[in-house]
Amino acid sequence: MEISATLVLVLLALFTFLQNVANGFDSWPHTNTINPFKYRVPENPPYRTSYHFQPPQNWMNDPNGPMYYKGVYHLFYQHNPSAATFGDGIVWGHSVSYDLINWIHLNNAIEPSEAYDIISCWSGSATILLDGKPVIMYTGIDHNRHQVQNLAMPKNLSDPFLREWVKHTQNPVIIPSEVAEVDNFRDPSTAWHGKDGKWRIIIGAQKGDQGRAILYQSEDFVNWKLEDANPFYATDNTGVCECPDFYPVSINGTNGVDSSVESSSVRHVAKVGYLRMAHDYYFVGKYLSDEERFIADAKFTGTSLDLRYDYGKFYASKSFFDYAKNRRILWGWVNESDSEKDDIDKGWAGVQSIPRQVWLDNKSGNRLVQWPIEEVEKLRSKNISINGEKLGGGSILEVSGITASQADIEVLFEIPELENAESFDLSGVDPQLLCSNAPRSGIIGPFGLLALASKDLREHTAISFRVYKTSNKYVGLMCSDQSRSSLQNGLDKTTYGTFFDVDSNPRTISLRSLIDHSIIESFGEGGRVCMSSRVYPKLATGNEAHLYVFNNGTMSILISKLNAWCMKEAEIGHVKNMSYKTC
Ligand code: DQQ
Repeated sequence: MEISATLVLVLLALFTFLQNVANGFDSWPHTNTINPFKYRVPENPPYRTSYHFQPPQNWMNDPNGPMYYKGVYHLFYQHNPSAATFGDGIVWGHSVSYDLINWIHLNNAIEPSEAYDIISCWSGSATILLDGKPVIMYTGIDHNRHQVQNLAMPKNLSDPFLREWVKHTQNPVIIPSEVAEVDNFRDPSTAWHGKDGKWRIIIGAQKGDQGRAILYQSEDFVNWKLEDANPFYATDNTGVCECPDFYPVSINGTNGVDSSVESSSVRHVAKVGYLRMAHDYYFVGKYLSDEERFIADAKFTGTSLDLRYDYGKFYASKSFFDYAKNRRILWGWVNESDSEKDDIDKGWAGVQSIPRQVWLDNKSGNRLVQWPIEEVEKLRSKNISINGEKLGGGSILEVSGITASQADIEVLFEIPELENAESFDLSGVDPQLLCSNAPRSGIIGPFGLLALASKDLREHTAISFRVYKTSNKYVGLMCSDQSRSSLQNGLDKTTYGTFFDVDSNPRTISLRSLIDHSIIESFGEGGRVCMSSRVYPKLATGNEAHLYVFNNGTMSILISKLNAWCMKEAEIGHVKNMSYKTC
């Protein structure tokens, strides 16, 4: 009798378990955690990333409201829960992490539900208020398709994951005024708190063809006043300005500071995204809080002289101050380079960059340095090193022994004969075009890495450097050439490029590349020049991917130091890509 009762209980438990498997465990106690098995992408193509953030499936674009709150990092993101393409019905996806690398997917934090956000819930930011409570301001696309700003607060502050968010009863708290077009008024920034006790935010906008960042002030975060000194930042002939960001950076060291810090030991950074160019530009300058003005060191020119976070794909970025580790962290959306049909077939689109620590380059004082957060190094596994190896003109060397489709590589090149660099007048030259059009062989360079390369080299992405001599200095050209990245047609294979100054002492150039199946994030010169690309090789996938160091210049260079690591897969709540062997 007792035995059969136990048997019934066991069978019941087994039945419940099997039912839960079928239902995706939605009835388990932690009901707000998305079960990745339920969202299995039918066929896991080789382009799904292994340590970059992606939702379980469907469309993702901008990172939203990143923050650290009581031991937990939060990432919200623009997400279409019902398709691998953009459309109406965009929600705020939500995931949490203890280390910014391994993530737990939660239910959507904010979804269209009210007249003021019924079409979509677009981008915005989180702010930690003076009493320590977080608040989100986001853009709602209302029933008239006007863009209005709304607030959302955590429902239960004792929930460590802040799973549920409630919308403020006074929404919308800001509606478009004469300073912005009703359908181009969006993406409120994180707020900063002025010495006068008022909160300030900027909102991206367009008026005529002018891209604007509009400043608002509030004493209580609910009632907002349009500042007289507007626009806070404006550029002509750019179209709409999206996802503006504004934050201080220390003039010394790599530590970050809270968004509200104003002192003689900080400078300020204004970042704007222009939809027309699909690039994020940043400006370092001086914030005159009394006059509510930002004086940028340089004006936007629309040329290659403008400073960008990344010279490849990286858009709608957002930074936050991580007070746990005193650093400022930057996230950016890295979109696909394949077609909409490819995305529908894959069942997903969009990845987030590896979070980057960002600080002011203390050497120049006028540009930023970005570097993958240190936590990513926890994924480093098997290591291959090359030290002090000469790479003669026209030579190539395989870095073998690691999974080259999932790797982290750091290399320091030494240029013994820097003075032999070819003289070149670079004025007015577009580096991106130069990367595509310069002869395949130069004097110093191109040298660098061939990533995601097939054995026969028919497929490869070249991340390379050349060095030129101008009248008064040495100038480097960093390129990421996707033109041979895949045998597949119909992909965006644009080549990216930018110039940077080369030191003659020491005469070295460094490169770090994070390779993750369909994304290559490259950091030149210790993170002073960054370039991200999306590629979809046909041959160079999984264990068939190779990694090479090459030198196509006529002068020899030296691999002073090279370290390559196979990267373990991060726990990002999605099904592991087991079609290849990892480290
Ligand atoms: N993406 C959001 C907008 C933002 C744009 C919509 C930038 O709020 O301006 O998904 O990529």
